[in-house]
Amino acid sequence: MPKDATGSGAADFAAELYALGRQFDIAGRPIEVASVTAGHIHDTYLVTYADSGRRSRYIHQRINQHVFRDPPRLMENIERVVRHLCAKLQSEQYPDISRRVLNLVHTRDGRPYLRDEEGAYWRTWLYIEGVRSYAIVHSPALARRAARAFGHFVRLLADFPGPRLHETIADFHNTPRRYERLRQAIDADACSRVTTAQKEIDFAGERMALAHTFVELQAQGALRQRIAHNDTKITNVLFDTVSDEALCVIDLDTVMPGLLLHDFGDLVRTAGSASSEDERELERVYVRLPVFEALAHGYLAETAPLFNEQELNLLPFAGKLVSLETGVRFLTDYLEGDTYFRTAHKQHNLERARNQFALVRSIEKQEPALQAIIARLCQ
Ligand code: GN1
Ligand code: MG
Repeated sequence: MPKDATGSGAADFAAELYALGRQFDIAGRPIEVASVTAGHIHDTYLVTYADSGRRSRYIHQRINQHVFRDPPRLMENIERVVRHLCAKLQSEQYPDISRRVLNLVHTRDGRPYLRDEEGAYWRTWLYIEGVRSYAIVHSPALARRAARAFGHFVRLLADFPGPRLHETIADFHNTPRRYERLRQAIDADACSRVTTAQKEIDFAGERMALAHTFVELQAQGALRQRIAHNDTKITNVLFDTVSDEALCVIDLDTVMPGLLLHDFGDLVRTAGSASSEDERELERVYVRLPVFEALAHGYLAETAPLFNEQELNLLPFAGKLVSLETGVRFLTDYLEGDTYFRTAHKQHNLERARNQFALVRSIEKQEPALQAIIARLCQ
């Protein structure tokens, strides 16, 4: 299967993708394909199907096996999660459930994924029409709705029945492990990039002690593990284009046991920031207090009973820790030669690391104010 939907092989690619698409339970014939480049991990294509004059769109996705080593287990998780969410939304009598939860399309022989002749795993989603996402949150009201949607998502999963979901990526939010990996990348210096990244390496090194905070508190039993989304970046919630309601949480690959603090922290990192992850003008990269307040307000509206007092006090710190961890991951990938995150140019991961570290700095400067917001909200 060619790897690209653009350039000279585009026609061949479309033909092969269409052949693959026909093996899924979709009515009609494929007529158009577009590449979707929003995520950093999988290869994603939007395909339009025509069925006697009626058009419908589907997402075909090639699962990144370098990142997700065991796609069948990943898909087993996703099927269970989606089924649970649907049942809960039905019991809460929501309208339009097919726009509020991702619809996984099975193959014609009833499986949740397909394996192509090269061993790649493909899955298919029904595309939700009339939605959009935001890379930058432009108002506290939007932030509140987004955070509430992520909060609602984990509230619905709070009574998820056993057996335990598989860990789709080991040690995903284990910050000390992320630091170990950075150390190895520095020592190996496989791409001779350490010199150009020295300032960022120093920045991360000065904050290494923070990395242990959640791991240690968790070991002491102070933080409660729950089913978390684990990748709550703001682009992972879809808004209705007309009402701007936060309708559907997407990207279910890392839904597994974890900490809600990481989910909230990732929201602060992405929705709290005044700029996108790719912003290079670092004076534009900072956390906005009114947006932070809206995030906490929206998130806690759904999840307050799931937090203990110590966890609530750690909400500002969570934003700092997840920004630091994400910066460390970008930096590591830069040093290792950009093998994990999709990049557009050579410096991309280094720039992203700088952006994340600017956020860390901004949170450090505002920590008392952020703490005061949480104290006020929890009164
Ligand atoms: C990746 O899949 P995507 O693009 O939503 C990554 C997240 C990072 C994020 C940074 C499985 O998210 O952990 O926070 O990039 N996902 C995985 O933008 O590693
Ligand atoms: Mg993801």
